[in-house]
Amino acid sequence: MKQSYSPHKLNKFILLLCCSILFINCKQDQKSEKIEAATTLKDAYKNHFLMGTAVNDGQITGKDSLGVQLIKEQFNTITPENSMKWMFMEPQQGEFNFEMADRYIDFSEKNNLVFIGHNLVWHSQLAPWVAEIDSKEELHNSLKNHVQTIASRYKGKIHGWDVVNEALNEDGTLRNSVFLEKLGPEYLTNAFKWAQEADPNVELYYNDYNMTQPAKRAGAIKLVKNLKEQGAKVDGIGMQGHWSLEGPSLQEIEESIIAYSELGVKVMITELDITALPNPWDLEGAEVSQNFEGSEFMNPYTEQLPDSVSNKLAKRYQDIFALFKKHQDKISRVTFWGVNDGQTWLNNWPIDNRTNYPLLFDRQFKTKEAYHSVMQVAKDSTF
Ligand code: 9MR
Repeated sequence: MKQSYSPHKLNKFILLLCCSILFINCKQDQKSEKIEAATTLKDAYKNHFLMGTAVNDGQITGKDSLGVQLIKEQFNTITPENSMKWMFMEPQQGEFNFEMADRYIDFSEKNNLVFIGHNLVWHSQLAPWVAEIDSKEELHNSLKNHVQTIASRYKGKIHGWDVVNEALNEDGTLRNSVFLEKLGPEYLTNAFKWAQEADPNVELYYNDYNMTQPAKRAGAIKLVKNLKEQGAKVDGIGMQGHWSLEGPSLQEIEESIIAYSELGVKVMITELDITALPNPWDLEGAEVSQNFEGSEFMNPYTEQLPDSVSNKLAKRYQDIFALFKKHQDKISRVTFWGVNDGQTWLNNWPIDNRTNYPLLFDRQFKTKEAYHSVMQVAKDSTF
């Protein structure tokens, strides 16, 4: 039978159509309002990756109340900047000091922050007694005890551990630490296995700097493959982002994210900060033993960062976050190394007492131009 359209039916159809269009528009408005309304880093990036910061004792004890306020508002994951390193956790052989570490964990629980343990095994900030051990067996047992005691104490409270930190040289070979020298490369597999035994569900990471440089990247890939072949569980790779305005290139960063993710592990950008000061030696990374004489020329922005450099920093952050957003399926977390410019380790490395500007919040805890460019990337669908 031929269908006829009565004016009544047509009106009803038009009415329905208008309602649907209104409904869709209204939904879209709500959506964009929601995106617009994201006023913090953690909200802006909540569908992409965790947003974190390193925290220090002043924040955990509440002395730095403005810092605490920013941590709670802006971030959903924290990493202790120093207090869980070997020299603080086990200052004397077999004598552990859990007081501060416990407070860090309490702080994260109270404020619903994902906690990243940093770190179990590192050649630096090591208690002096470790280097004095002569016997291989004693060092093996001490390392095992250190890893297991700490990992089991915080079992279920820590989301992921930087199990091994900075075990590679720049050419990708294994760094000649006290552990490598006396225990051989097995110390690496053992550390991961001991951590897993102590806390089977915690994520386990390898964390290092200059992970974008081809030789070191190849070394890290080889290391993680070896660890896995030897039966260790490795859940993620931490690429420390101690970067500068010039380097590493976006291409190097991107190639590295892809290469690490192809190992079947999560990629994390850890320790992110971008130095804004002159770096005539082209130093990259975070080799803390590097230290140089200061001069006025090397510390040019003692009062404030000039607009031209602030713009460069904001653009660099924008480019880098656009890349992170592009690879959000591979990246599980981005953690800044400190809350504000007044607190960054980069005021003292590689030259003491400089005024650096590597983070998103200034010395008055105010958002910087770089903060707004990072937020813009999250909001803007063209990135
Ligand atoms: O930020 C940390 C700084 O306060 C310490 O003095 C320094 C000592 O080695 O360690 C800094 O953090 C390092 C991190 O633990 C591992 N990667 C390099 C970081 C910057 O040196």
